[in-house]
Amino acid sequence: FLALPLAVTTASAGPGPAPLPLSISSVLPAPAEAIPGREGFDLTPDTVITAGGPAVAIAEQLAAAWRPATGFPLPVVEDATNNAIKISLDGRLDGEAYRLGVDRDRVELTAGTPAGLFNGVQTLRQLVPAEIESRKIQKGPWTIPGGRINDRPRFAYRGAMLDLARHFHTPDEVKRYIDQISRFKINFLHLHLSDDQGWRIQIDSWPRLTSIGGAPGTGVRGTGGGFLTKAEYREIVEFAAQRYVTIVPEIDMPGHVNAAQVAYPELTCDAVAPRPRIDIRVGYSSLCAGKEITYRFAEDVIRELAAMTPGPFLHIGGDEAHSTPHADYLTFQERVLPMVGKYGKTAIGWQEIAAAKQPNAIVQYWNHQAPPLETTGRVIMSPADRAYLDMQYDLLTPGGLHWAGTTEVRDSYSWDPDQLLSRVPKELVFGVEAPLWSETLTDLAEIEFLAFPRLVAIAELGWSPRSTHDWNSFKARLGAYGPRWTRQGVHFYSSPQIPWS
Ligand code: TNX
Repeated sequence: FLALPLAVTTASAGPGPAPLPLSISSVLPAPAEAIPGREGFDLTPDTVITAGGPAVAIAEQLAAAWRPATGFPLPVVEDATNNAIKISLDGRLDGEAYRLGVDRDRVELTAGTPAGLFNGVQTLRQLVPAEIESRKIQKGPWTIPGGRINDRPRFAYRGAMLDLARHFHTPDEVKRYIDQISRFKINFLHLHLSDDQGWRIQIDSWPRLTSIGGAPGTGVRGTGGGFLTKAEYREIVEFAAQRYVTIVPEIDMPGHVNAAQVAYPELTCDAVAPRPRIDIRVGYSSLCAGKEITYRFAEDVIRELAAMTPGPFLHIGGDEAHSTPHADYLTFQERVLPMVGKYGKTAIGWQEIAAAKQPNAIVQYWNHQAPPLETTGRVIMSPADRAYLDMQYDLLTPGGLHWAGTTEVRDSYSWDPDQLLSRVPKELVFGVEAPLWSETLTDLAEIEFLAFPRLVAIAELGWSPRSTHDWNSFKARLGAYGPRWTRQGVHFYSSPQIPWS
């Protein structure tokens, strides 16, 4: 991996440090290998994009991204020799890997799968000047720096999580978030769809979950409310799929179920309806492990959720079940985890499920204050003091909580996902995820402020080989990305640790 050149351009005037010139390695997350070349490629009014078969859809995405600011037609055609961006599948590459070559006459992007091509397109989009993010025609020039990139992910799972339960977020907000995270090669979005305050996904066999649990006022402090219909959920799944993001739905059980119990009091042990809750305490609600209706409920929800989810994973929560007796917790999980397999999915659960027998389940590590995690299955790393996007940057920044401490950008970047847990062999680390809990978040601007830029640190830990890990390089590339977010209208936190240009 080559560090960024240290020279600064004279082209930019005005206040603040002059931006670093774009080079082939000015990419977030850092590519596995980036080798600068001599001459770059200029996008011009005559540039064409060539693609065939399944590559056409990806080529069209690239053209659509570049047309507004360049004003160039950028037609997607079958073949061309010069002044072309060639996008094609190559059976010698696999999975999410891609190769990119840029010289004076052409740009060549190859990958073994459309997902790999999509990743390459995200890289390419960062290699043209930030003005490309504008919706109106800009002057250019549109030079892509010369060189070669050979890139592949370190971990298969690179996730983000959005909590729709504490405050509901609309399908449009979720889509906008997906669009943003997919630029950094995040490939899973976990949606936290139920909690004590609200229930956010239509389940036909238990309709009061949403008519009561998703009613207006079912958010923290009584603000918000709402839920996703199955049609809206499917639309989100489809929107995400076009960006090679897979949705992982979560229904949290056996704790965090107050909203379900308000709607169906028979889901409590004494069948007495609890009061609706709009505060942010945790650990007081529990399904009743001794009642059969509990398992009918769990199975109905899992069956319907599996049927509307094409992705391979269902998350069944399992965290902070402080009011479930331990033996009941194990009984519950050992009956419910296999239901996920019965409907063709692999279960993911928060780290507490590691106490149960759960042969194929994936454990999501979150609480750095808990005893060392021991498990024989795969692990997703979300240490709260590093990866939780809802931790405040410092005690003065708005939004978020600080129960796991404050987390500046450098804290989110400075750890190694497969070295953190001494008792988990590194082969079992499936990837990383950056959860964003919504106790304090009502709108997209608040979401963006906490997510960006820290989500990019987690994305780089998930994608880039450890050999590229370098805070100085990361902060320079991040600083250069700021103008893109500004043009996109993303409300990011301009951390004082980063040299924003
Ligand atoms: C802990 S982390 C929780 C959530 C809260 C979050 C707030 C986890 C699995 N459970 O219920 O929203 O802290 O940071």
